[in-house]
Amino acid sequence: MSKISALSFLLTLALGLTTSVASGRPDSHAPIGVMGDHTHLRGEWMASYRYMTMSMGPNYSGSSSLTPSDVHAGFPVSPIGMDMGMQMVGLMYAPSDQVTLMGMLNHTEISMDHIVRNGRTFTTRTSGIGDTGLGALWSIQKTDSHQVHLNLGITLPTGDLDVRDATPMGPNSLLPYAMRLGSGTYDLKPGITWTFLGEGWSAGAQGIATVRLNDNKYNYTLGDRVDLTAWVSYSIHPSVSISARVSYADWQNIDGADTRLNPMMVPTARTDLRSGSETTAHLGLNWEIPTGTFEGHRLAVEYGSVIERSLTGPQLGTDDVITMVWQWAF
Ligand SMILES: [Cu+2]
Repeated sequence: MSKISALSFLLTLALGLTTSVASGRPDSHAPIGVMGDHTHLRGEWMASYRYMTMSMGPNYSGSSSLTPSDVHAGFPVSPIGMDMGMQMVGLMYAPSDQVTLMGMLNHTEISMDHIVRNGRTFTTRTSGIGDTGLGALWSIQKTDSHQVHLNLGITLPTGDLDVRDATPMGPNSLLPYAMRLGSGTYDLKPGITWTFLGEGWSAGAQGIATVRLNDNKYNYTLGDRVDLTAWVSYSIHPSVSISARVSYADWQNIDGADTRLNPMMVPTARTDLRSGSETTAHLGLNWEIPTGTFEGHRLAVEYGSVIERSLTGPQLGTDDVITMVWQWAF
């Protein structure tokens, strides 16, 4: 290759990358199930509303599914399935090009179906404000095509631990760990995110740990957790991108115990039947509204299905997760 053609090749490449990054791109944000994936420029704000549903069931031990009668061999009550719906409002603000601040409030609804040895079924429900998230994204490398930033997050214990509902044990029974709206502890969430913007496609990866900093007021601590994910997105239209993503989560057992619960009754009251790992495959769609009244608005959806799991059981396994988000940058 001659010097001139090498130079013009580099110039075209540089221009191509600059244009692709400078213009609004639907895939400049990760698939919507990834949080803390993008930073903002100095002075920018972004508001978001997120709705996430998760359905769980059946029970597993290791990677094998269990029937309720398998669970009844060890416990009078077996959970059958659980549904969770979470609404979250978030705000992002960048005081500088290097630092983006984030705040998140959520409202969570949980319902769990159970079957007793005698065949009777019952459902417990809880809802309310969950743990509040605060965070900062610290950009440590930024070029036209690559960005690496640190995720520095903390959650505040605003979610209720004293959740109660009617069970065969009584009309106002204390509900076990999985039905509770928060961890009760200050949780540190350190992580790192890498994103790449190519010509017509993008990719990224993120790792986040959840480290519980103290014992909660009922003398237990939820297990620490690691979340890893990687994705690719393709632009199928100037304002629409589709994505494929894989995520892996690994979490530990509960340390200590809420002694008000009876661990003989139901597996969800056992602190040593909590740990596990799951791998989930996700498909997503991002739509960035390019012009007009709703310029700067984005709508995105992602569906994830668990493809591999290993749970200390009996424990309910996650089946699928749906995330829908509206974002407005201003
Ligand atoms: Cu944002």
